[in-house]
Amino acid sequence: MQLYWSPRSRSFSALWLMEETGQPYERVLTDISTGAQKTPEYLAINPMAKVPALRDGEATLAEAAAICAYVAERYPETRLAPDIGDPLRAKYLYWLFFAPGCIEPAMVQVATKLEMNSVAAGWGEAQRVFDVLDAALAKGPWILGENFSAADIVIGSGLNFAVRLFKMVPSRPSFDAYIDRCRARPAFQVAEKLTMG
Ligand SMILES: N[C@@H](CCC(=O)N[C@@H](CS)C(=O)NCC(=O)O)C(=O)O
Repeated sequence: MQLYWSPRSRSFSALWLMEETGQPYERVLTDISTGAQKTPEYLAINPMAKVPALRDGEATLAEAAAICAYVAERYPETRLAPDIGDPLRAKYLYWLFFAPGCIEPAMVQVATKLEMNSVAAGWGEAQRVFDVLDAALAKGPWILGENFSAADIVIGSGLNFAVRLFKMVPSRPSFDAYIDRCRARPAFQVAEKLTMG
C-alpha cells in the first residue's frame, strides 16, 4: 500500500492506522504546504485535493475514516474491526461514521463559533455531540469497550488534535483519559514522530 500524506495534518490518523497494522507500506510525501495535493497526478487519486489518500494496487481511496475501514478489512488478522456478524460491529460502524459526520463538524463549529440551525445541521447540537461522546468514552477504555478498533484511531486522532494539541474544544475528564490512552500506544508514538516530519 502507498499512503499519500503530509506532515502535521489529518494524515496522522492514516499513519497511526498503518503503524497499528504492522504491515509494510510506502509513505508518499504529498506536502500540502507546497501545493502537492493539487497536481494532476494526485487529483487523479483524490479529486478533493486533500490528504490522506491510499493506493492499494488498483484500488485508490481518500477520507481518513474510509481508509481506516478499508485497511481494517484488508488485514482482518489485525483485529482492528469486529467481524461481520459480530454484534459489536454495529457500534463500530456507528462510531466510524459518527466521527466525520458529527464530531468533526461539531469541532469546527465550536472552534469557529458558527451559529447553525441544529435541525438543519446533520450533527445537530455541538454540545450534544460532545455529551454523547463523553458518555461513551467514560466507560472506556476504548470506544467499543475492551476492544481497540479503527474507530478509536479516527476518534482519538480528532480529539488529540482538537482537544489536546489545538484546544479548539474544551476538554472533559473522559476525553483526557482517552487521549492519554491513545497517546500511550506505541503505534501512535511512531506516527507522531513521522507526522512531525
Ligand atoms: N475529510 C477529509 C479531510 C482531509 C483534510 O482536510 N486534509 C487537509 C489537511 S488536514 C488537506 O489536505 N488540506 C489541503 C488543502 O485543503 O489544500 C478526511 O477526513 O480525510
